Amino acid sequence: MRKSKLLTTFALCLLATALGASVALAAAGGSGRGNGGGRGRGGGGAAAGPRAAALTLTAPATPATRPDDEGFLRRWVLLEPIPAQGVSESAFHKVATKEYFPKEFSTVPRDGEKVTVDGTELTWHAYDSTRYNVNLYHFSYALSKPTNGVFWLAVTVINCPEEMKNVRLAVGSNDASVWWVNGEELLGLYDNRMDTFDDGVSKRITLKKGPNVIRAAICNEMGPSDFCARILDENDKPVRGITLSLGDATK
Ligand SMILES: [Ca+2]
Repeated sequence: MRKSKLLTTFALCLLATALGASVALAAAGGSGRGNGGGRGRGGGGAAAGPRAAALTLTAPATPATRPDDEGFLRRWVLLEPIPAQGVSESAFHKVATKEYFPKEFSTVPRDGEKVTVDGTELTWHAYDSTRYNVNLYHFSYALSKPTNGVFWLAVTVINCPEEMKNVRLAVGSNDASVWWVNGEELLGLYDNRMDTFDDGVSKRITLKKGPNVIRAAICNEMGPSDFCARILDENDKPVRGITLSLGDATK
């Protein structure tokens, strides 16, 4: 039952993503002609001018939220894209594990915080996704940022009421992704792939009582890009008895 519902949701998301891409192509084509041709086709390049807000992302309206009914973590702070070529393990693991700015792997960014990467100022944005997954194509497109040949950093904080043993991080991503929990690298997905829930599942870990930080780096070769994540308990059931509140880990 849950699985079929999820598959239906997944199919709808694919459809919505495809429709979003069509809209993007139409919009980019229109502005391209107006500007003398060719720029920003397919959302792959940065296009000028204001755009509508991301279709599936909203600013968090409450200090804390919970996983959805299937356990998916929908609140994340996302960094604007960094150029990156290659989604194979040999190419992307090196990119994902490099430090691009001070304390990248040890602090929880705040909404609106800025960092400088290779001379370019990038901003962190806190969002709740209206879907079980987080659509990075929507995120970048709404900001007139590139969507192809880039990677994004994503961070969230889950607060556990008690220590949780033998849980696992379960993720999916389009395309490649690398994942950390409390600073430990746990798993990676590589190559050009679809975002399928529980595509990658970590070893069993212990989440401590209080805040636990989940980090991800997600790379898109081209076209749609998104990711999803949830915590599975020792019986492989989604964990829902936790809250997400960005920033608590820094207290
Ligand atoms: Ca893709």
